[in-house]
Amino acid sequence: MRIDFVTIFPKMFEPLLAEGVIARGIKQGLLDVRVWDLRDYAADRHRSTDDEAYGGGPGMVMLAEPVLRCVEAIGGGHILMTSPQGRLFTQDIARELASREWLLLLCGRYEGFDERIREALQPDEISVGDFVVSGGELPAMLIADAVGRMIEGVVGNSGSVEEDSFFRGLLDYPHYTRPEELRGMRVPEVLMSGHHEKIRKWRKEQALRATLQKRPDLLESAKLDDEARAMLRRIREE
Ligand code: 9D3
Repeated sequence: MRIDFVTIFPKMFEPLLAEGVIARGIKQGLLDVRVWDLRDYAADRHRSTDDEAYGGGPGMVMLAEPVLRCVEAIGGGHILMTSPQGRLFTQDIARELASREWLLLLCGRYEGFDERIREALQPDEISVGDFVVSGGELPAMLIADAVGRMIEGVVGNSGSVEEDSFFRGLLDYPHYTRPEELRGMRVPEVLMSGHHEKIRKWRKEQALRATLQKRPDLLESAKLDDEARAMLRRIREE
């Protein structure tokens, strides 16, 4: 997969390319990532990428011309626009984007993009949550991380990407590692038993309990099998 970022802060992407899942994908030859400095596509000698809003008001607006020129230079890709007005990013969207050969991420700054950028490019507009950050760079990196790790081979243990189909859409069960006892706190006995069927059921029940307690909204859309529905009924009766 190829991923292109368009930004006025290319240096923000250095850590992304140096370490973590994206760096790993690049080293393996599974990801081709490029960062484009929008200033290089500015149309004036000041290398401007923003200007005052027509109609007045506070804040600056991203100029359309540099963005359109840069996108033309890149020459392809499914165009994503990071913006507070976008559809909310989810794992389903990450999966959908992972099936694309080439993504182009436009990182917004200032108050937003000149509307004609949307008109000209018809981008897939995405927000990463209902909170305010200062620009599209961190959201774009977050999207790339979530998408990149779904590419076959990028994450080492391929089982951990899609997981046991049962646990999809639920919160995690608790995890433990050495030592068996830590400051008086013991690892649940069942995990030390070697009884695989009991462990499987315990984890499933723990995942259901955690989800019911912390994110009951997730249970609406989670696909539960008969065993899980029975467990949930028992838990709710407690
Ligand atoms: C008062 C109007 N604000 C819009 C909600 C102004 C504004 C805030 C933050 C305009 C741009 C930004 C910069 N944020 C992003 O570009 C952004 C973002 C975000 O702030 N939250 C969640 N996802 C995203 S994706 C891009």
